[in-house]
Amino acid sequence: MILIVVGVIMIVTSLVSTVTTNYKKLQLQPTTESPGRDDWHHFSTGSYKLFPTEVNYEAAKNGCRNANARLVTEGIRNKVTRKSIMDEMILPAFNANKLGEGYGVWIGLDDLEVINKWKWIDGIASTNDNTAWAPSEPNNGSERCGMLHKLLKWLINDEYCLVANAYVCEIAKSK
Ligand SMILES: [Ca+2]
Ligand SMILES: [Ca+2]
Repeated sequence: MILIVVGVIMIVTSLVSTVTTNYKKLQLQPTTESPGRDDWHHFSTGSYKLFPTEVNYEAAKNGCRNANARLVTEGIRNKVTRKSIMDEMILPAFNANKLGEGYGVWIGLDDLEVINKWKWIDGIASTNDNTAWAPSEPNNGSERCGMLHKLLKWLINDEYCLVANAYVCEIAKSK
């Protein structure tokens, strides 16, 4: 009798173990948390995507957030990535007339917290070293959002935040 009970316990234990193992295997299956991430460009600082639909600065920020990303910061501060973003993403879209009538592309830079105190939206203070302003920009106290301006050799311009522009999102490796 005892032997039968022990045997039953062993079988039950073995079954529970098998079920647990299979459940763990299921949990370890790769998830599909990044559908559509194939169309992102991968550079040394992270992954990038150009959204050509023209929207205001706040909507651009939200658009990136909805893509589990942020409006580009590090990729613009970093000269190598910035060149890649220009050469492989923005210029081809611009040359193919995919950017619409806007002045350019929003980036994650503004002085919305303190006027004239420019800050990247990942918290890094803007300096002359990390911010490639176009000559004589920023030039207007009412223009408080940063963008790459197509008529200013794609250098940075302060712009009215309600203007509609395309935008680039970033999933930084460092975040
Ligand atoms: Ca300004
Ligand atoms: Ca300006």
